[in-house]
Amino acid sequence: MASAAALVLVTDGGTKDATALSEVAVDAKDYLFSPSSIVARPGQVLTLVVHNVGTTEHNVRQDAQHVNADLATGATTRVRLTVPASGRLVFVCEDHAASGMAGSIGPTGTAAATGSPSSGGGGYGGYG
Ligand SMILES: [Cu+2]
Repeated sequence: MASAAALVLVTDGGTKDATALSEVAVDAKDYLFSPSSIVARPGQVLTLVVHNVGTTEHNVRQDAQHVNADLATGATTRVRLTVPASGRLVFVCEDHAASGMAGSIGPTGTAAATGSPSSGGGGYGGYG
């Protein structure tokens, strides 16, 4: 079964504003991506530098953009993704997507059910 799930559960690993960046560091943990919500502009090209800080193998997969990289414990991989013209781009760890190990990239206000909106908050707050 190689077809992508229609519904992707995302475990909240925090938010990172990458609108002014070309690279963003992402930790692959047991079992979530941190940050799991990356803010970026439509059409923006972003390199995710994904470091496996967990105790098991992880993976970064985005079928539409032909990304599928395995990550041994302690390993780092770089994957280049282009933010779509509309909506958010969802990526997963193919090993643990069913556990919510996924993330999304895109503008704010179009979140694909990623955690709770920061109503009453004062900006992004800086995770970590
Ligand atoms: Cu994983």
